[in-house]
Formats: sequence, structure tokens, C-alpha cells
Amino acid sequence: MQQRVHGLRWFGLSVHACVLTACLGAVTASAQLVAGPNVGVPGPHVTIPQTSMSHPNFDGTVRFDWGDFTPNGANPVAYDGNAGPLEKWLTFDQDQDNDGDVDLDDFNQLIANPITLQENIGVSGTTAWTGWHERIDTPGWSWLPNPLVVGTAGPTNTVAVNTSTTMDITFDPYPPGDLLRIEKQFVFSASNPSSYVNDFFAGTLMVKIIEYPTVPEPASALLLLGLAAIRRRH
Ligand SMILES: [Ca+2]
Ligand SMILES: [Ca+2]
Repeated sequence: MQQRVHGLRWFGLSVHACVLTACLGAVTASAQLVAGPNVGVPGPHVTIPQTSMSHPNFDGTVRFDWGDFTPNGANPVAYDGNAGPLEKWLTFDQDQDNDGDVDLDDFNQLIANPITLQENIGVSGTTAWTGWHERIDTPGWSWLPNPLVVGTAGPTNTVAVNTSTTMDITFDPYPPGDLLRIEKQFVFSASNPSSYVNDFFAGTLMVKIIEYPTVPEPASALLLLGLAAIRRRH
């Protein structure tokens, strides 16, 4: 069943459409989003507008800030192995150079420099996280390496590995109740920028990113790995 809910407001962001069961979590008092690695299942869908010049975090570059790094401002996310990933739609301002019109200068300015996505997450649910996985689902955009990962205390042993479209971050188990800030940059990398201009002028240019936390391997899987190792030795 894929009932969709439109126009819910949550932490100042629009949850335009998502699976009903996931959205119910988003609009209760806990405002918790449930996400997992099951990419065949539609997960919670959040639209994030470009952070405006009037926003306190605005630093002169194109950026997207999801919540802030406070207990009330962070977005609670819980892991569920059966759930689909969070789906983020990053939407752009049109008058990028703030001169009162929308023309090619705006588009060229938009694609000229790295774009920042900062996510402030409350680790929620009952399972400690050991990683965070993201994938850019819109052609023409690529990650830059070296994301910033900052928690309330930790996480430790953070390692990030990326391709142009995937970003895999791993760390020591990080418990529910703590905050996590994950900040990455991506760039426009398409070889045919002119084919993106119409969407930009129409106001429909956006970058879709899917993401989910990862958790420790189940004990049963580790046991099986151990048994296999013992058999190999004999
Ligand atoms: Ca302009
Ligand atoms: Ca202009």
C-alpha cells in the first residue's frame, strides 16, 4: 500500500509525499522518521529548499541545511531494516545572484561551485548506528570526498568512502539519543549543462538523494561467518 500524504509541515520543512506509515511517525509528537536500507520500499520523502540569504547559517554559498544541531532542531531518524531509505529533494532558488531576474547568469552561478548539504540528525529508535549511507539519484551531480561527521560525543573511528554517486560513512556504534551532524559537498558534473537549463528556468531543477543509517551485523550473521572461518581452517 502506497498511500501518499501531501503538504505536511514538519520542523519547518515540507514533507510533500511519503508512505503513510512512515509519515504518521513524522507528524506525531516525536516527529520521528523511520529509514532503512530496503531500497525497493518508498521511504519518507522530504523536500529541502535552498538555505536562503536570510538564514542564520547562510555563508554566501549554495547550501541546504536540514534542521540544526540542537535537541529540538535536529531531525529524529530511527533505523528499521525493513524500511525504505529517506528520500531528500533539494530544490534551488532561481534568482541565484539576487539581481531581480532569472537568466543564464543565475544558472551558471549555481553550477560553478560546490554545494553543501548539512544534515542535523537525532539518532532515534533503539538500535545504535555504525554508519550512514547516501546516494545521489539525479544524474549530473557528484560527491566531493571528506564529509564532516560530528556528534554530541563521538562518533569515533569515522571512515568515509565515496564514488561520484555513493557516500559510505562508517563509525563505531553510536547510540540512540545522541545528535549527529553530517555535512557533505557535491558538484555539478554533467558534460551537457545546457540540457539542465530548461528545468532551471522552469523551477523544477532539483537533486534527489536517498540515505539511510546502517547498524551492526546481526549476531546470527556474525556467528555464521565465524563458523565458516572455523570450517576453512579445518
Ligand atoms: Ca538573477
Ligand atoms: Ca540577471
